[in-house]
Amino acid sequence: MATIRYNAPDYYQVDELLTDEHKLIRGSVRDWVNRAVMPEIDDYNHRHEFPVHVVKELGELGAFGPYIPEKYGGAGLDQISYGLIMQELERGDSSIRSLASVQSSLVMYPIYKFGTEAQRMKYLPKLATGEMIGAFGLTEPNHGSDPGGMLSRITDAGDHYILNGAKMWITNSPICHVAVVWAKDDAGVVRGLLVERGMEGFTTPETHKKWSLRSSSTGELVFDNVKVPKENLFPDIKGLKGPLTCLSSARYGIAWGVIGAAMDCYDTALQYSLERKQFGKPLAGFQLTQKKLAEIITEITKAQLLTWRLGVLRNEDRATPAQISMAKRNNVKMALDTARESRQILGAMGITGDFPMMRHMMNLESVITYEGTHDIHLLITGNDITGESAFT
Ligand code: TGC
Ligand code: FAD
Repeated sequence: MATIRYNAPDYYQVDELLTDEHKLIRGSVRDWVNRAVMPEIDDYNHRHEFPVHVVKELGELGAFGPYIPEKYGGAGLDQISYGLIMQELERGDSSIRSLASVQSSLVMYPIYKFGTEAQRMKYLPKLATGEMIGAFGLTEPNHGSDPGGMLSRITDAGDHYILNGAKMWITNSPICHVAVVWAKDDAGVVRGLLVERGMEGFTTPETHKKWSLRSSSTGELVFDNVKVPKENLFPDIKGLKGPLTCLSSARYGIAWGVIGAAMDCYDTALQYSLERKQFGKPLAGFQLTQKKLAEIITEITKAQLLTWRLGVLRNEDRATPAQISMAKRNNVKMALDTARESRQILGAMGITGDFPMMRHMMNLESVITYEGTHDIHLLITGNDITGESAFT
């Protein structure tokens, strides 16, 4: 196996803002990514295949629900630890971070926050170890950016609900054991419920031919008169606030995660530019290469500071959804631009799977779309600063 020579960029000594525990956690995830992800992730992408074995290993690493209390199988860590874990995983591949994001923020978090004690005890410990995989169903074929228009319905049928509808573009759907599903009740109010694989009428067809997140398993959730026991409903959370609260947690993780992809691209391009010679000197010696690298490291540094501050606010439970939107939007665009610019520094070599840029670039096209598109997050900021909604 080739030696991995990763020098994580830290131009403003942001590491000094981290505790020893933060650095220890980051180091163990980084080692795992070097060992378990880096050597084979390009092949999995080429094969359009989900690396099943990472699930248990991520569970052992504590990457599922790291901020969920230990009582429920989580690690009880703070939000900055969560961010650093996402950053290391996405340096490996956005698919691996996606798996962990969905499991942590979109499945374990709502069960912890909105679930009954019985639901928590039943699902959280198994989700934490990876014995169970979860999915989150909000998006529908005709309602993506506007989830409030969803058509999925639960009908009260005495001791159970009948669920009908379909969710599309769902990470982990083909491999999930349980799905957190959002649907409207008889009164037209959005409710959340837990749907288990094996329930009659519940199917999870896979989505094929993706050019992005090819190592992530994506599919639909189809509900055809599915009988869901009443105890599977989240009892108290009503309205879009439920799913959007989960999205705030996942978007926060993405804001950190994508910096990892950008750091990987930057470090690769810097090393390459120092070694590759043209016109008798290293590419790094040309002003136009330096412009690219200098701009990239500036943007990475700004993103690192933005997320660190957001992490502090989140630890104090003070981060607003709009602040999280700003960081998600800024950092994903930064990472996508970084992948494109750093790919250019490698010339033709940059388009091969021997280097990570094209893979990150293709992955980031999904990341800039899911969890709220780039433009939706801009409108959230616009709404926040003006008080005027431009959505409708
Ligand atoms: P709006 O009226 O603004 O809000 C409804 C209620 O929700 C509250 N709220 C939030 N709460 C917590 N966190 C947030 N981020 C929140 N945003 C809004 C809000 O205060 C209100 O509460 P209340 O008590 O007054 O009822 O709702 P709207 O219908 O106008 O929609 C606003 C909009 C467009 C911003 C929202 O719908 C949106 O964010 N759309 C984008 C959809 C989206 O992000 N979908 C993601 C699907 S999941 C996914 O992509 C997973 S990918 C995972 C992976 O693989 O990593
Ligand atoms: P649309 O909402 O149709 O938007 C299309 C375009 O129109 C976008 O550019 C958008 O910005 C723009 N637009 C829409 N409304 C406005 C407006 N008011 N003003 C200006 N422009 C607007 N969803 C889940 O629920 N769970 C998952 O696990 C999940 N995983 C995903 C995994 C992948 C790989 C992908 C690609 C998507 C996933 N999604 C998931 C779905 C994702 O959240 C949606 O794709 C996203 O919210 C956008 O919805 P849409 O694709 O329907 O686009």
